[in-house]
Amino acid sequence: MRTETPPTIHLADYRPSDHLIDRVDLDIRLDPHASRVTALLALRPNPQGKVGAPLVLDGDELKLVSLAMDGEVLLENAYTASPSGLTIHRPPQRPFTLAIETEIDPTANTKLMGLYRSSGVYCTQCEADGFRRITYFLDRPDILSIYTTRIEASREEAPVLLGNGNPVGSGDVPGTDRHYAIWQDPHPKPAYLFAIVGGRLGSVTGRFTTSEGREVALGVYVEPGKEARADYALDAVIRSMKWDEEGFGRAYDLDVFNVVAVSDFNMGAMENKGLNIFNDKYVLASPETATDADYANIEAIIAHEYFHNWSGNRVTCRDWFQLCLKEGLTVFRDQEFSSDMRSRAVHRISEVRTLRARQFPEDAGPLAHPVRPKQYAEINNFYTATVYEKGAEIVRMLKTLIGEDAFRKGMDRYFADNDGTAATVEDFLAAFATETGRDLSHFAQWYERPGTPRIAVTGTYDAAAKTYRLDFRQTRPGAGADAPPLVIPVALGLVGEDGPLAARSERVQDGVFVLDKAEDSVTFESVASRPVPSLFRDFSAPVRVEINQSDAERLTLLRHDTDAFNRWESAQRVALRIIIAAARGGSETLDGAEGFADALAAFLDQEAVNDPAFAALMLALPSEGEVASEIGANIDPDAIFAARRRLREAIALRLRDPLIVLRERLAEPAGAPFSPDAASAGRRAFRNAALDLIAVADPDRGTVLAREQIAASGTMTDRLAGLATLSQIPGDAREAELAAFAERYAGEPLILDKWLAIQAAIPEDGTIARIRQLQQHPAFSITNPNRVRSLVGVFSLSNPTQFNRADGAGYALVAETVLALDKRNPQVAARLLTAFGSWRQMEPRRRAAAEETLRGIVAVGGLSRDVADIAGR
Ligand code: 0A1
Ligand code: ZN
Repeated sequence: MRTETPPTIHLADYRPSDHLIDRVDLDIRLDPHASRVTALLALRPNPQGKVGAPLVLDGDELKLVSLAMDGEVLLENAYTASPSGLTIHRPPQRPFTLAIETEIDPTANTKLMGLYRSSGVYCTQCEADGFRRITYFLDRPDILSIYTTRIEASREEAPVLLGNGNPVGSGDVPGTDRHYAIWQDPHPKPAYLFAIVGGRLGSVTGRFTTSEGREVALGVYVEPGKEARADYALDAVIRSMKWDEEGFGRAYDLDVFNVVAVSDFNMGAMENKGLNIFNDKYVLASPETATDADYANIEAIIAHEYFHNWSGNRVTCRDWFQLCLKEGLTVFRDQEFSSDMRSRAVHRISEVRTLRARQFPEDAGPLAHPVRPKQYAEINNFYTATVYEKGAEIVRMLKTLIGEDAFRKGMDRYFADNDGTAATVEDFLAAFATETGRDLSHFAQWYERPGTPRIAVTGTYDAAAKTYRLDFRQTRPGAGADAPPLVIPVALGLVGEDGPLAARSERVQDGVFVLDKAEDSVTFESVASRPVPSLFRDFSAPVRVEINQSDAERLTLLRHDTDAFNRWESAQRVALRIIIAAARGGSETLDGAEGFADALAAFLDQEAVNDPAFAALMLALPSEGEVASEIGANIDPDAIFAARRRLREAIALRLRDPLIVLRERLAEPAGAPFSPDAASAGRRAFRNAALDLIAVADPDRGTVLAREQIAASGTMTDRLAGLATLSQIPGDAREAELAAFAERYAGEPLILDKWLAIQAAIPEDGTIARIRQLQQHPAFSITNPNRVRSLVGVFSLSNPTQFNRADGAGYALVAETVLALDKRNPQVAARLLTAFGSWRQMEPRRRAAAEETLRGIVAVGGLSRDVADIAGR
């Protein structure tokens, strides 16, 4: 039984390092089992550190081969070395060098941190603390150094050798079958941005001339033979470079920019300086193999990693508590990019759905933490929806509060003032405070406290005075009475029976009221008739709104609001109300379903053809997870599932005929070339949402249509949508199509991931047995993170009735996988375990089953710090 709890690191304990490393010269000789790394470090005491302090370098599973200071071999009593660290007891009080030689086995590295091999390709992952698995180092983000890297490998095994920065030399190693390449990065960087790649790779290349006149050579490297699937990623790189120049004035700063796709990767991708390394699912795409969602994800993640070149790399983080400084800001930037490339309203809705599906539950459970955490046991467990997604919402609110021009000026100042340094959230806010002359210390509270704020709103109309008053009250679950209120931008307007109302209030500027007290109110003058308020337009703050609004009022917003987000939101609210009432009541009736379905029919009639992407979102009911998160306590996933299904049936029966017509009308003309653009993708999204509902109304017809679509369609989006629709209809047709799909794509792991995911999400009792069988299928492998996430991850996150089975079998399945994986790859195991984050909100029987499972995990000996941390919390 494990006894020790992992040590906790506190933000309040931050101290500058006692030593600095100005230059790092690396010589890396790649070998499958015994790679040799010589690191020549140019060190000096930090004027801000403690005089005479020992030099304590981090290490992780390292083997020291040799050690020399200023060219002399160090005496053994001058240092202590272990796999997890190297201490020089009395380092010189002047600049000096250390030459450290280590040996590592990249093939045995199953954690995929540090130097490892993915399908034979050598690659590295150093964020957050992987560099210490390559050499002993001050592995913290406030140590910025200039790196030169020589990489040597067998020419046969690794004809391509890539590093950070610019290539400055290459050649053969005389008398051997080996060759080398030298890369020099002129920009100081923390160790977490270091990377190399060596392997047999194909590539597509391009060029970009920056606004500053720099000629940049671009390369996207992939498994040989898959080059044609790299074109879209290359195009996204070029669009990202241009957009960052136009939108943020940020030009690229090296002569080369490379992207490499690898098939074994713990996360989405990594922004290493000049050498972004990607999970291949976010690079590879072709019309035959990729869905519209794949194209959108590739575009967004290429942009995200590229944008880090300024928000993260040129200006980096002082410590890992500041992670949101680069991540929240960069997510905001990639969201803006995608909104400019696609439909802004549709994109905003998908951002909010992600936030509600992932961040709101996180913020309401035991894994809740502030956007800037105050403590951690394992930093790799803090790459969370809160840091990324809520972090992005804070930047968005800042922009809403100060306005577009001031925001851009503040960003320019932030980059100028902090370029080449490791910054803090305070530095970020200071740039905007200086630029606008505003005090942002109150706004800074958003970074400090966990929990989703609740805003209670009441509206009062005075018919005689023609005024309308809105009273706001903010509370934060779990926050003490002394917690200061937050600064909350409320974008709002009024809507009447026949359309938007022009209404004035001195508290509202540019459509925004700023709520910065616990309670406050706004009064509108000259309001001719009782209005319906449209609140938090475009989701202007990450809060939950509590307002007593009737279905009829909400449907008025659906019809007439000028804000697309709130049109969608009001329909979602009506659906949520109906589902929750039905889940609670357990009744057979669905009060209000008819009126809702009629409103949707009228909406489709007017808008489906003009904006099919938006119409597709209108047809998607809130997920079971969103309903659960809205209910908040004593959750019975079966009751939610049944209620939601009944509403879907009611809507499907009402809309079936118009959907059949619209589905045909929006079909691509036969022989039209494939395009992944937003307009074509929107038409496909609508047609597939329609197919799904038609199948709910009439499973036989749905089966025929889905099979036709699988057979005839030229796009992966449509084939998979057909399969997904069929997956909800038990029977031989489903099993036959699933089997045929697996056979057709036997050599395509990324496509079979989707096949695994579809089956993992089937809301039926047989799914656990199916998953256990699939774990034995050649398409599955516990060693590959994408496979694990597609099967077990999707099961835990997207199959609420089966994961939360009352008999605990779903919890047991996930726990088994977590434990099996923990020995190989603790990071991925810990992420899988976060699916238990909402266990306390379950009804008593499931809560007990989940608790028992979690206690069982905690009781296992030798858990990784990653898994112990999550299970413990
Ligand atoms: N900075 C990356 C995320 C990332 C974090 C840790 C990793 O280690 C396995 C990998 C990637 C991003 O925001 O894209
Ligand atoms: Zn990032």
